[in-house]
Amino acid sequence: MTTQEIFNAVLARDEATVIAKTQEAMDAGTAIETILNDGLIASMDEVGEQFSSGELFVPEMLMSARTMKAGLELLKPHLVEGQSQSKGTVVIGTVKGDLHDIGKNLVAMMMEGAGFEVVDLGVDVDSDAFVKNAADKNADVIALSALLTTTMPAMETTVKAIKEAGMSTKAIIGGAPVTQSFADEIGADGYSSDAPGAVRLAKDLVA
Ligand code: B1M
Repeated sequence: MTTQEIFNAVLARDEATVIAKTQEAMDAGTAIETILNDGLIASMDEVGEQFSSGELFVPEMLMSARTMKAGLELLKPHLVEGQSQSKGTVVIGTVKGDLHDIGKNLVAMMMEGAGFEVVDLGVDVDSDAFVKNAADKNADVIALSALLTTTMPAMETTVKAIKEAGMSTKAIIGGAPVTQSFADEIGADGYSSDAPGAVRLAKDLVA
């Protein structure tokens, strides 16, 4: 039950155990998706639940996130391997006001793994920076991430700025509070609930 041990170690903010157990699971041949979904991502959902119920506070949530990232780093080579020919360029970032980057990083890794060139603008990115970087890099896709209901309007501002700049670059959105109907409402070119889906979406849009 190594994935359960990874889950428990993230909750315990025990980075050494997360690294050891993630490596152990990989060595034992556990599927990367299983380690990722049942161990690392599931633990973050539990952290969120415990934060909501007042059992955890921001510093603990941050430490668990750091611990989870240490496990993610070990998986990264497996998520980004392969593909020598570029499928296109994706500019990605977490929108203005939002500092959550784990999901965005996962999307970036998987895009890279699928053969896209990825320009990661980081967190708290304003609409001008998305537009400028996408124009400079002649990007095919702009991928926006938001984890807060309060930063979802920044997605609308950014999608609007992309359209107003007359760019052909496709804008896709995702993140825990985001939905397909919100994407439709703000005129985004696509929505995905997870990283593999974001890759499929980008592939379809550049095809
Ligand atoms: Co924050 N936080 N947080 N937090 N945090 C949430 C999001 C929250 C749901 C927790 C809760 O209350 N249950 C809540 C938001 C409530 C809401 O708005 N509805 C919340 C809050 C309130 C806050 C603060 C306001 C707390 C405070 O200060 N009082 C604060 C805000 C800071 C800010 O951004 N301005 C804050 C701070 C933080 C930390 C810094 C401590 C830390 C982030 C560390 C970091 O990212 N470096 C943190 C964390 C860790 C979380 C939770 C626990 C975990 C998020 C995470 O990394 N999940 C989170 C609870 C939760 O989500 N269950 C929570 C794992 C990650 C893999 O999933 O990012 O959803 P996710 O990505 C998924 C999909 O969404 C999708 O793909 C990924 C999976 O394959 N996806 C995309 C993501 N981006 C995409 C883009 C795409 C496509 C798909 O493009 C096309």
